[in-house]
Amino acid sequence: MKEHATTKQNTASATVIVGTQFGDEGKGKLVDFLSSRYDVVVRYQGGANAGHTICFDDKTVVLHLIPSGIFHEGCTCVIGNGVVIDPNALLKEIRQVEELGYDVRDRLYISHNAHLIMPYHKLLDSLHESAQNAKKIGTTGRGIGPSYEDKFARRGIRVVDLLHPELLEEKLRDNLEAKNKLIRNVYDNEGMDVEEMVREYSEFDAIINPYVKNTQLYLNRQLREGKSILLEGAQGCLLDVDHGTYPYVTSSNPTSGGASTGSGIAPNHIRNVIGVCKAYMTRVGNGAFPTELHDETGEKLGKIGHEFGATTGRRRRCGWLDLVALRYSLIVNGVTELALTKLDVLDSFDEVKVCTSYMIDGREITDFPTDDQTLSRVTPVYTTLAGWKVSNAGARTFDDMHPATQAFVSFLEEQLDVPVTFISVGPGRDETVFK
Ligand code: 2SA
Ligand code: GDP
Ligand code: MG
Repeated sequence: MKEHATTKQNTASATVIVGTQFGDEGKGKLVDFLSSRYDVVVRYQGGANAGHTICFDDKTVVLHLIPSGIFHEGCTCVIGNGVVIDPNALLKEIRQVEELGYDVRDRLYISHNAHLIMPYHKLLDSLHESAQNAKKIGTTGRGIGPSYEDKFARRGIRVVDLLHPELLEEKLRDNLEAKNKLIRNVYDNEGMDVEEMVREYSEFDAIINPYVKNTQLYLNRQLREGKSILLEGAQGCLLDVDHGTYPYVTSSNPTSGGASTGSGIAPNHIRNVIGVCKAYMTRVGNGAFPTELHDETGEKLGKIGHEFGATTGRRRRCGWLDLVALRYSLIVNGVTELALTKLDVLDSFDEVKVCTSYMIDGREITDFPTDDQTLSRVTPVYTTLAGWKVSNAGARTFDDMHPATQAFVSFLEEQLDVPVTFISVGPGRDETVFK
């Protein structure tokens, strides 16, 4: 067996799991699956916009903030400094995990440097989107963009502020005064009540305190003690604020570089980057999507793949796998191995298409344009592969798979020059093939 991060626990090093597409590649399933081999699992960016689905013991659980290692008792979970935390969403999720019989005390930590999502962030997110008409981003409405705006404008409220009620109150009053001006003057909305918010947020001190840690130091000390760490990305490379299809992106860095800034783990500790790739493409929200299918094939992918947002329930747009986008994503993330997911969704197709280049203005291109203006004008060039028309659900090794399925996987490895080490053939933990 090859020594990849999916097959071997790498001590004293960190492995990053990144979405290589527009998110929802099945990162939750992979992180849950691998967590039994790691000591610590860390979320490093995004917030409760993420929906990471885990299926085990006939249960389906969607996590938004808590790392997907939480259902492995030996695993410590950390919400890193790069995450934006809605305290109400976090407490609701802690309750949900506890109701399933899992204790989170002393195995869930949140960074004191993480920024908070406040009620005015969520209001501003929805007011801004409503005012956009045709230029809507299609956000999840969870307040992500406005919270990161405040972080980078150096006026954000952080987890640590919850532990200092007087400072919290001062920051809250200052922030809300400014936000209410904006909310009232620009959006003609009545604004929010500061007294109620001060009361609500001053109560988080005692509840949140046991979970708060200097996670940057904690994680680095864990590495020094020889512990292995899995860093769990949310969303995907093409939604990255720097490397994605700007402006139709989220406001954080899901790419592997973000794992370092969002956790405090230095880049030289990161040995492996596992890119998670769905066997076709989906996108939820607006923005260019070259291989999107507006026909019955697209409908069929969505229906078989149950492609609905795990946070908002929105219908996901569907299309064929795009290797132009994927090659770019593998480079930007430094992907060392690929996890191919939802391969079973293609089981009933007579043929399967894969986009290998784009045409634009009569020219063929293989470099992914990240600007929406160019990307929305490209036409995909496809290679058609034979379908396999059987289920590989029972396969547990690559040799168990149908030859046409093997040919599809080998084609991807050849085209992308990266090994596929993990193949998912169903949502359950055991519906997994190692290669
Ligand atoms: P935001 O809310 O500011 O981060 O939205 C900006 C864009 O990022 C997209 N985005 C996502 N895309 C895929 N999956 C996400 N998580 C949920 C899921 C989405 C859902 O797991 O299904 O339930 O709708 C996610 N989060 C953010 C978003 O659609 C915008 O295009
Ligand atoms: P994430 O955001 O990357 O964690 O992905 P989501 O949870 O948003 O969406 C992935 C969906 O596909 C979830 O409903 C998973 O349960 C499901 N899923 C994951 N892997 C597979 C697979 O191999 N086959 C099928 N059919 N479903 C899968
Ligand atoms: Mg998701």
